[in-house]
Order: sequence, then C-alpha cells, then structure tokens
Amino acid sequence: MKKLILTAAITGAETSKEMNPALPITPEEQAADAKACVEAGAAIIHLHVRGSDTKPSQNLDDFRASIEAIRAACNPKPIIQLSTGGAVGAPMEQRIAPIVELKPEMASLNVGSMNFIDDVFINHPEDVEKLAGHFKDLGVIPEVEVYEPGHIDITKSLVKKGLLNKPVHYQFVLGVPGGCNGDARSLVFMHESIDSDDSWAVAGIGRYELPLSVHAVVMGGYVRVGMEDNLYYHKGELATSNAQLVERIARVSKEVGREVASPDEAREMLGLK
Ligand code: KMH
Ligand code: ZN
Repeated sequence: MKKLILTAAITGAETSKEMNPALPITPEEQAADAKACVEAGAAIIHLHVRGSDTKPSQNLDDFRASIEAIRAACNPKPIIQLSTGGAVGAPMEQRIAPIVELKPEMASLNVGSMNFIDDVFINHPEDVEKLAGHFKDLGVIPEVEVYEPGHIDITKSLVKKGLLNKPVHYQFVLGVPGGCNGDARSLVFMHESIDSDDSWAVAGIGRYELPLSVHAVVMGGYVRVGMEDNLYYHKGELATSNAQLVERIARVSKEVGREVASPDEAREMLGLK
C-alpha cells in the first residue's frame, strides 16, 4: 500500500483556548506545535491563523508571520496548506487573498455551500469558479474539501469546465453537523463516488476522527487529524497537543504495515513542484 500522508489541522477557525487550552493560536505556538507534528509524522500542516485578538483572520501579515515561524521551526519543512475556507462568514475576497498574494504550495478549496453547525457556510458557484481559476493560474495544488456527496459532483463539473486539473485530491470532511455524518458507510460511499485516479484523505470531526482515520489507514486513503477537527484524545479527555493526535495515527499505520510519508514524499505523491 502507498505510504500514508498525514495532515495536521492544528488550529482551525471554530475553536478556542476555552475549548482546549493546548490549542495553538500565536505564530510561536503554531510553530512549536507544527514542529512536534512533523516529528510525529505529519507531512502537511493545514493552516488557519488568528489575529492578535485571537479571532480567526485571513489577514496576509498574520499568515506571513505563521508561515515564517513554521518554516523556521520545522525540519524537514512540511507542506503548508493555507485555508481559503477561513471562518464561516469570512468575505470571499479575504479568502482568496492568501493564495493570490502568498502563492503557497497547496491550499484548501471549498466547492459547495451547506449548513455548518449553527451557521451557513456559503460557497457561491461564481466564487468557487473564480477561486478554482486562481489555483489553476498560479499552479497552487488544491485540496478539495467535500462535506457531502453532492460536493463531489460539483468537483467533477469543475474538472469538466477545465477549472480543476486531474487527478483531484479530495479531503472528505465527515461529521460536520449540516454535512454528511462520519459513519463508515459514508466514507465508503464517498470513496466509491470519486474517480479511481483521484486521491483522498479523510478528516473525521469530533468523535468520528479516530474511527474514520483507522478506516482510511486500511482503505489506502490519507488522514487528517488535529484540533481544528477534534479537541479530544479520548471521550472526556482533552488532547494535550496536536502531535499527540498525529502520533496515534502514525503508530496505528505502522502497526498495520503502512509507512508514513515524509513531506518530500508527500510532495511527490501529490504532484507538487
Ligand atoms: N472553517 C470552516 C468553515 C477550509 O479550511 O478550507 C471551513 C474550513 C475549510 O475550515
Ligand atoms: Zn480548515
């Protein structure tokens, strides 16, 4: 089986230190956390940033500060995957700016709208096409975030329109209230719905993180873990760090005979330059 690419989603936008005091917020905290995640086996850091008020930010200087701190702290250098999803309600211009101005190796691309916990996550078709066009023009590799099966159909239509390159790399984000649940049969259905030449990872939300990660390890997919998605190590026991969550899945994967990809191996596997 091909090596496991592990992503650490270290901060997120719907999280706070009140929910878990170990959540990394500042560039220094994110850098220390990312370093530990890379040492534990993460190849990709999925990055949201915060302003000095600790609130979610799409400000370019906030991104620059975190990117520089993470790059300086980590050896090997992980793929830093910028979020263009931001927080629910972030204006589209602010969501687009990080890829246009900072030209990362990789960034997330959200293709469909949905209820999102107690809010609405809007991805208007016109904006999605515009954003996808920027990825293509700039050569930024998108990770397509899909929260329910309809988002896979939208992705396929973007490929048909020439706005997305093949192979597509999907992230199945399962268990967001408002999207598809995180049962194993949902993962199997999502997996069967994509083309066989595409690649995929799963991000299980909350209590779904551990079982879906283990399913993906044995199904041959990739895995995302981290406090953006799940604040707990076990039921009622907060995670002490993102690295603790990464280390667990790296350990499970190696136990079943599947090695973990280094950042450079992940670059090669995902077609990054
Ligand atoms: N915060 C969510 C509304 C992404 O990073 O692209 C969107 C999100 C997805 O986290
Ligand atoms: Zn995110």
